[in-house]
Formats: sequence, C-alpha cells, structure tokens
Amino acid sequence: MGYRIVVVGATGNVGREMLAILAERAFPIDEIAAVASSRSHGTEVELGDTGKMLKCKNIEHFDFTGWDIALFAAGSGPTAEYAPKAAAAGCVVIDNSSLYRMDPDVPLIVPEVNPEAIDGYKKKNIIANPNCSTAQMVVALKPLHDAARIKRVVVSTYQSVSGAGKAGMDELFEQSRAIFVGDQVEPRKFTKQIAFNVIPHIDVFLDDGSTKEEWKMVAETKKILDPKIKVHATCVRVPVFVGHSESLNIEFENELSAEQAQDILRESPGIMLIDKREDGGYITPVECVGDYATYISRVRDDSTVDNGIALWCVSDNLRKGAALNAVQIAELLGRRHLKKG
Ligand code: 11C
Repeated sequence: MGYRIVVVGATGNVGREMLAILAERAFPIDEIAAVASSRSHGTEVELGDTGKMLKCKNIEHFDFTGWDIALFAAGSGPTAEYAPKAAAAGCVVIDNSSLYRMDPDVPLIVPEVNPEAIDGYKKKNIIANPNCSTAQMVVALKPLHDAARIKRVVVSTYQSVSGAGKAGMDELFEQSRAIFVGDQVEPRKFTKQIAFNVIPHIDVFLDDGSTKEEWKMVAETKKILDPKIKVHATCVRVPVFVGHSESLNIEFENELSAEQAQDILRESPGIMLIDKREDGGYITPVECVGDYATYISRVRDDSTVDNGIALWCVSDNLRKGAALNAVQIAELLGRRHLKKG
C-alpha cells in the first residue's frame, strides 16, 4: 500500500524534478496528481522517465481531501492561498517556498541534519524545505559541528541561474547567443548582464545592505542546525545553468584539522568528498547535475583563526537544494508518522 501524492507547481523546474525523483527513488505511490496554475491546466508532464504522462489539474479547483502528502513548488503567492487549504483538508504540505520557513510552528527540515524536528509538523500540517544554498551548506556543516562545535561561518556563494527559475535559464542562454552573434544584450530577469559576468545580488536588498538570500542563509542555518552559529554570507549569481557552489570558512570552538575534517566528511550522510589536491581533483557544478550528493572539495586549514578550516561545497540546487530534499522529507514523514502497509 502506498501514498496519494500531489505535486503542486508540477510544470516548473523544481516540480518536474520532484516528479523525476519520486520515480527514481521508487517512492511508494498509489495515486499521483500533477497540479499547476490555471495557465498550465491540461499541460502534460512525465513522471520521471517512466513514460507515465500526467495531465495537470487546475489548482483553483483541486480538492486535497483524501490525499496524503502535497509537495508544493509553487512560490510564496500560490502557497499562501492553497497550502493552508491542503493542510486543513488533512494533506501534509511539504513546501519549497520561503513562506513558512521561519514560522515557529513549522519544522524546517534537512533529513541528514535535523530529522527529529519533523515531529512538530502536526501544529500546522506543514513542513518547510530550506533555501537551496542553505540546504547544501548545512549538510556539510552538521558533521563538523558535531565534532568540534562551529562558532562562525563565512560563506560566499556561486549560484546558478536555475535558482531563478526557467526565466533565469532562458536569459543566460539568450544572452550567450546574443553576445556570440553580436546582438544587443537586454537584462530582464537579472539586474545586469549574466552571460560572461557575475552579479553580487540575489533577492531583494534589506536595510543593513545585505540581501534576502544572504539573510536566509543566516536565519535558516540557525533554525536547522544551531541558533548559536554566526553566519556571514555573500550570495552571487554566476553564469552556470544548474549547480550552486559555495566557498566556506568555518571557525570552531575546539581543534579540528583539515585532515580530521576530511575523515569525518568522507563518512557523513549525503556527502561525497572529492579532494585529491591535484589538477582536476575537485568538483565543479557541471559535474554534480542530476546527482543527490553534496560534494566537498578543497578542504584545508585556515590559519587566520585558531581553529579553522576552509572548503568548497557543490550541489545540484534543483535536487538537494529543492526537490530531493522535499522527497527525502516525505520519506522521513512516512517512516516516522505516516506508515503505510
Ligand atoms: C536562488 N536560492 O538561487 C534561490 C532560489 O528561497 O527558495 C530559491 C529561493 C528560495 O535564486
């Protein structure tokens, strides 16, 4: 016996990955519904590469009664309208938007990091999925925090355009083509030219000069891992289609050498250590596309602080940063609370 699953936002980048990952991981499904906005009503999406086509239902008329779990990848606006209706109908919502992440009554879960926090989901029947750049970072930080207590993290991100949705991917493609053929480049989705450039700005600016993306990395890390950890983030958009990269400097309360950190990371859940200290002995974003792992490379001592290391962390932002983490939450929910069969 399996679950009745709804994917909301099934035609978007993340919704399609959710369908792919449910199929890849053979999630026990009795029935699945692809749901989207009225614009996409009737559009067909495939359940991974199973050949099974799903005709999108219109969210405005969808009744969540009797469905077990809804994976929402619909953005904050539609989520605000429909997630409470789904939750009230008894369907557990796993939401990829930022809407509920900091709600004290909604657990914010990365299964490798804080699985036990899922037990609080019944207050609202909603579980939040973190921002992609936070998810991969906390997977890397968790085993190191357990070993030596992290005091402070300084992170710079190199985030792919798929984080900004299909429009971001189209803009990188179109601008690259335009530059090759000598056409004018017009920024639309991004504030400046993204092709052959980098932009130190993701999401809106806040009063202190940081951006909301940077704030999310700080606030979400505290909620998921430990409120005592200090994080300073600089988030940068780079001309990469899929895969977010991060450069981390981590300061610990206790001693931890780069070599000890490598040994810990090699054995930790969700992590692949590729760190050969030679030409090409590290991971780049194009190599992580379609994978589940958070890859770690370039682990080295940071001699500017008493107990510090630096490392490079890369993951598929549409997978561990979004769809995979959501499906892993559904699996965890099934194991701990919604047992079937
Ligand atoms: C980006 N991290 O790369 C963003 C996308 O809060 O879920 C995801 C935004 C979020 O643009």
